[in-house]
Amino acid sequence: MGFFDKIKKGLNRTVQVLQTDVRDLFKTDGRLVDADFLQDLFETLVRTDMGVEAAQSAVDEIKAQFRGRVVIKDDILGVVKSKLKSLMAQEGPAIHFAQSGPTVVLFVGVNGAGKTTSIAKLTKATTELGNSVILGAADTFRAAAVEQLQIWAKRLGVECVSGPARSDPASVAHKAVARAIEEKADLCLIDCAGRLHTQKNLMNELVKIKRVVGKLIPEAPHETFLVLDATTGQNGLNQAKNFTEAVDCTGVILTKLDGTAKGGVAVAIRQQVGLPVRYIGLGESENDFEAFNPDDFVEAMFS
Ligand SMILES: Nc1nc2c(ncn2[C@@H]2O[C@H](COP(=O)(O)OP(=O)(O)O)[C@@H](O)[C@H]2O)c(=O)[nH]1
Ligand SMILES: [Mg+2]
Repeated sequence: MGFFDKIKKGLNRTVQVLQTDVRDLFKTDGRLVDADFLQDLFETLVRTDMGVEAAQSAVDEIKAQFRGRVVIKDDILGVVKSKLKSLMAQEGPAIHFAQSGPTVVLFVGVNGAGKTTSIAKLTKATTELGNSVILGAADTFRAAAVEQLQIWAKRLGVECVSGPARSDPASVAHKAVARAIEEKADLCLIDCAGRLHTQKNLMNELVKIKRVVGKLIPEAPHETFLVLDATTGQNGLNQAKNFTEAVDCTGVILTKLDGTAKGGVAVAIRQQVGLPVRYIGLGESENDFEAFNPDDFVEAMFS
């Protein structure tokens, strides 16, 4: 399956709902762009969870270009898509690799967001491209969490560094990065325990992990990915805002897009949290993962 088809399939629930809603907007051959139409279009867009601001700016653009004219679906979708693409435009590669030595990536977020699964997916994607990867099991809070990462490591054929039960997460992170340096690995992916931004001690623990890995490699961590569950909607967005205020994140991994009809949340993240979406999760298998590209994403949504 091609790249675009994979996104489209993963976004199936969003695509289905949007298709029906857009079809309803254009029940007749053409439709007059009046207040009624603009309101209907706004509601259709908002239902995807893209956020009121993004929906409004797309509607404003339609109003400016087409008010009082009779339009067909393609006129409208063309303008909406290009507006959303420009709102989501982002710089840089999915991962900023270190100039030399291992690139260290931390995975943070609340429990169950998909951190460990995303690490497995990114391991699969990057080892396929020839990178060597070492995992760090710094979610030492639950024995099952360490085990889950170890199982993935075994399946994917990479090394997983762990510590004794309930050991200091920062010491495990340190050990993993030291091992990555020793092995001349390209990537060191560190799994952190789930936490809420309100848990001060756990947020401080993340700051400590960052400081400790920075002692081994001054630029590390090179990326701190905030893993967000797309099915949590506005609640997830609020969490993300609070999280980024407590600890610097460099990008978002948006998981479980396959489980929601509200895939527009990717637009809202960019708009409301300000972080670029770097990868998307489209299912539970290690292959259901893609680097995020706003243009393809918007095209898939409205396909
Ligand atoms: N459908 C779907 N499920 C996912 C995705 N990513 C993770 N999951 C599931 O979400 C659950 C929690 O994932 P996990 O990686 O353990 O979350 P963590 O607590 O953040 O490490 C697991 O059952 C995963 O299989 C995704 O993109 N799509
Ligand atoms: Mg986990």
